[in-house]
Amino acid sequence: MLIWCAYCQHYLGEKQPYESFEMTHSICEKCCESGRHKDRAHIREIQPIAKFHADIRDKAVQGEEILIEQVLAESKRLGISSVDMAIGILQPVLNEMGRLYEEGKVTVAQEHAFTDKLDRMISDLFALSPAMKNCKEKPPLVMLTCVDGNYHWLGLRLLELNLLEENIPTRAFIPSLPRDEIIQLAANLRPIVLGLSVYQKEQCAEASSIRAGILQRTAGAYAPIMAMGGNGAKQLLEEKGLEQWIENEIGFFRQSLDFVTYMKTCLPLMSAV
Ligand code: B12
Ligand SMILES: [Zn+2]
Repeated sequence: MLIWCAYCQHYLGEKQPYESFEMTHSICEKCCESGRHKDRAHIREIQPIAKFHADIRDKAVQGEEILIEQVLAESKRLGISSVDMAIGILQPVLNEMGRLYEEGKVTVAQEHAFTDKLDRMISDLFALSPAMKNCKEKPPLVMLTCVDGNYHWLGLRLLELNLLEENIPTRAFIPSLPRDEIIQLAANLRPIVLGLSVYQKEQCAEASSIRAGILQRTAGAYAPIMAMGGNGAKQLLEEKGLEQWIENEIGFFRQSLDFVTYMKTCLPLMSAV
């Protein structure tokens, strides 16, 4: 299920059951701290957002034309931020399309057309703000890429934008890089965290292997903290019955928001080392 704050209309992430793309409401930390929840007059129903989400989904499923400008104008009117629009509305529609495709309810062509539309919408949503552009040009604290042969890079794009918006210098290399180039680039850029996107569970093994490759290349002088995400990481976490799993400098994350929270909490500590 998708959780939104009913007070400020901010996307708060997913919760079980993940197969459901229904919306439910909660309250975010900021609204809680400000005591807004004590005054029920501040509650704004999330129904308009749920309807907006359902309309996009229905159009995608029925193969109807989705007009990017119209969708973006409506999201602005509803007061939805760019990041929330991308990960709270567009990401679930894409995932649902994937599920419907598996069930034979939408065609490959429809799924591809929506993926393409989404890619363009993300670019329009994030026509880089000067602050984000400035942040992207700084030496990266986070380097992101997909493991060799993984062409599921939309998620990584969303994650990069999410991190840049939080003012965390990030550089994503998409669609993917060969293993040796990942090692070489990381050894040169020396980010605190190297994030890899994997679409198969078996690809999770790349985390320790690439980390070992970097250690070897830098003669033991440097190795990043590894972060793993994407469908392969989700599969691993599901098997373990965990929401996230961090052990021996390698973390596995379900959603971009979990990783952003991790970075915001740990970055001051990591930078001090
Ligand atoms: C869209 C899609 C595609 C698109 C990808 C477009 C693109 N450029 O990204 C295309 C059409 C190219 C594609 C191709 C294939 N796909 Co596909 N695809 C999907 C689909 C429907 C959605 C994935 C997606 O983009 N979700 C939305 C994004 C935003 O979510 P996300 O990727 O999970 O990313 C979020 C988080 O995971 C996280 N995250 C992602 N990366 C990282 C990294 C780090 C470090 C961190 C911290 C977090 C993080 O942040 C993101 C934002 O919140 C899924 C099904 C599904 N419902 O998941 C199948 C799916 C992933 N695909 C699958 C398959 C099998 C394929 C193909 C082999 C199909 C084929 N027969 O050709 C090819 C493989 C291509 C390849 N070699 O990579 C399978 C994988 C199953 C498996 N374990 O093998 C899935 C699960 C569908 C299925 N059930 O069969 N696919
Ligand atoms: Zn709120």
